[in-house]
Amino acid sequence: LTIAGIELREVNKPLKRPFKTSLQTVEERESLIVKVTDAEGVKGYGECVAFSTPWYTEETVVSSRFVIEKVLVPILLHQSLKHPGHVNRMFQQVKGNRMAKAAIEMAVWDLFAKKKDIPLWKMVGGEERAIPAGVVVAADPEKVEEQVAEAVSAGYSRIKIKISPDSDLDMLAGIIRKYPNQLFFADANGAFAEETFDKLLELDQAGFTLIEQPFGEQQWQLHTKAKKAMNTAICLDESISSIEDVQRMIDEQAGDMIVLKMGRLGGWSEALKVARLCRTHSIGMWVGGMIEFGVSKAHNLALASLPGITLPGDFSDSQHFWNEDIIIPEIIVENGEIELSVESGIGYQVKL
Ligand code: OSB
Ligand code: MG
Repeated sequence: LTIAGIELREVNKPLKRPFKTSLQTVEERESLIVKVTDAEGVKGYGECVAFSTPWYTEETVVSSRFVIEKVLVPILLHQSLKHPGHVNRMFQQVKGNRMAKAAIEMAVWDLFAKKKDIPLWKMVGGEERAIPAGVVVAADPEKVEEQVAEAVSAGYSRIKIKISPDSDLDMLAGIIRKYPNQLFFADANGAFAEETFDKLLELDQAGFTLIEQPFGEQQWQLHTKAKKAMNTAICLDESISSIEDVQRMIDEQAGDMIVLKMGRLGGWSEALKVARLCRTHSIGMWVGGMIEFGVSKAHNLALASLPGITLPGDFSDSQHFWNEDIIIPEIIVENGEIELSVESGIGYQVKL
C-alpha cells in the first residue's frame, strides 16, 4: 500500500460546559484530524489529541501541526507499506511528540483495515462485544452531585470524578453511597504531593474503585508508597508514555493498573504492545479519553475491544461535550454500552 496523500484539518468547538481538572479548565476543544489516502483513493483517519496549551502533556496543537507537517509527513509520504506497524518504526528517528505520531499512525491503521474491508477492532484482535460506557464529572464542587445524577439517569455504568487535595471527601462519599450499583473512579491529574499524602489516605474511605494519577508523572516513589498504604487501587495515567513506563510501574510496585491512551503512547503499535504486557502481568487496564472528537473515540472503541480490557473507560456519547460530532453515525450510549461498528476501518464516516 502506497501513502499517496496526507492532509490535516482543524476542528474547533466550544464545550457545552467547562471541564475542570486540578490542572486546567477546558472550555473549548481544538483538534487536528489527519487524513491519509492511498494510490486508489481509499482514506484513513486519525485524530491528534494534543491540547491548545501544554497542560496535560508537553505537546500542543501548534507543536504537533509543526511536527506532522514538517517532520512526519516527509518521512511517510510516497512510502509503500506492508503493515501499519511499520509506521512506528519509521518514526523512531523523531524524539517524543507521541500525540503527533499517533495521529498519523492511527490514520494508517484505519486505512489498512479499510483496504482489507474489515473493522479495525477485528484487525487488531479485538473481541466482538459491546463496550461499557463511562463518563467524567469535572465540575465545580456544588455541581458534582447534580452531574452525577444526570450521568446515572443517562445510563452510564461508571462515573469518574475529578478530585484534588481540596476536594470535600465526605461530600463525595455521600454521593457514592447513594448509588451502590455504580462504579466510581477518582482522577487527581497529579494534584497530590508529599505534604498532602495523609489527605490521599482518607480517600480510602470514600468508596472509589480506583484513584487515577494521585501524584505527578515522575513521582514513582510516592506512587509506590501510596500503593503500599492504600486499599483503593492506584491507576497511572500521565506516568505511562511507553511500555518501559509500564515495566517500571510493575518493577517498583508503583501502581495496580493503567489508563491506555493511544495519543500519550504514540499510537496503535505501542498501545498493542502495552496491552499485551499488561495481560501477561495481570495488570488492569482501561481506555482513557481526551475530550476528543469522534475519530479518536472510534479508534478508542476498537482499542477497548482488546482482550483483558474489562473496566469501563472514558466513553461518553458524541453529544456529551458538544451538540454535533464530526462522524456519521454519531456514537450513542444505550443501556450503559456502546456497540462496536461492523463497518470497515474505524466504522464511521468523517464529515470533513
Ligand atoms: O486525565 O484522564 C484525564 C481529559 C483530558 C485530559 C486528561 C484527562 C481527561 C479525562 C477524560 O478525564 C475526559 C473524556 O471523557 O474524554
Ligand atoms: Mg487521567
